[in-house]
Amino acid sequence: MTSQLITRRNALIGTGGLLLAGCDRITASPTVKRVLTLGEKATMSAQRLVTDRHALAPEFTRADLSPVFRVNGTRSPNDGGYAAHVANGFADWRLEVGGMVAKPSRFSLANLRAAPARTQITRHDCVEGWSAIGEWSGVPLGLLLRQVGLSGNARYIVFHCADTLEGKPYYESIDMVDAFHPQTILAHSLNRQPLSIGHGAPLRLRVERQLGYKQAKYVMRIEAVAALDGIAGGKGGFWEDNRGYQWYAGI
Ligand SMILES: Nc1nc2c(c(=O)[nH]1)N[C@H]1C(S)=C(S)[C@@H](COP(=O)(O)O)O[C@H]1N2
Ligand SMILES: [Mo]
Repeated sequence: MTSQLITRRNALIGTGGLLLAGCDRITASPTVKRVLTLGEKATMSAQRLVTDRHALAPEFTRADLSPVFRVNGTRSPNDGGYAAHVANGFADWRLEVGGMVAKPSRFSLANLRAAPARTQITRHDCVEGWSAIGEWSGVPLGLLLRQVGLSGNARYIVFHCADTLEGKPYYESIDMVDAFHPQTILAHSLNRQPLSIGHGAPLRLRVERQLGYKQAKYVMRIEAVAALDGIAGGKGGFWEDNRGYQWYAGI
């Protein structure tokens, strides 16, 4: 059974309301509460840490769009039936959402496209020394997590991708502050066109406060977990496991 994500038609509240609800959930999390309490007591730095994590990444205008948005890393996955999905236009593709959620769900691309979308023009910064400005549209991750009933004990969201590098599955993970950040979206469009294969069709993560390698392309499955040590090399992502990259790649 394919679940129906809230659509524009059946939405009771607009994106603003849902995003606000997302913020409430962050403030309710035990970790954030603890840090906020610390901040109240004494440490300006703890307070600043929380404030900074919630701040928005700069947004740009259409005049700033890069004429070419480079493709980096995997250009077209060879794995896991991806070619078959391309061949039929992702009609049978489903985003699986599971782990620590009340309602494990599968969403079609049509449903994700019909859901309330956020559009943002942001700069992507790759550690290899290039940047590009693009206009991304997609479903706020917080909205989707609220819909599937994320457990209060979940601490990380893991993104499992279709591709492998060096024979290892590409994956990434973020914490709940980023998961519910208003600019964290599951993007289905770049520059008002459906995502190309090079840029991660049919769905990729945009987590705008972090570097390029966190922007998982070809997202097939999302998993809510309490800890990262049980997954692959245990450090929360392909580059973290295999190259010693920082898990939190804040910009
Ligand atoms: N699944 C997957 N996601 C990925 C990668 C990859 O190889 N596979 N490369 C990462 C890196 S290092 C960068 S800079 C960006 C590149 O995104 P782009 O190809 O849309 O420019 O995707 C990131 N996400
Ligand atoms: Mo990158």
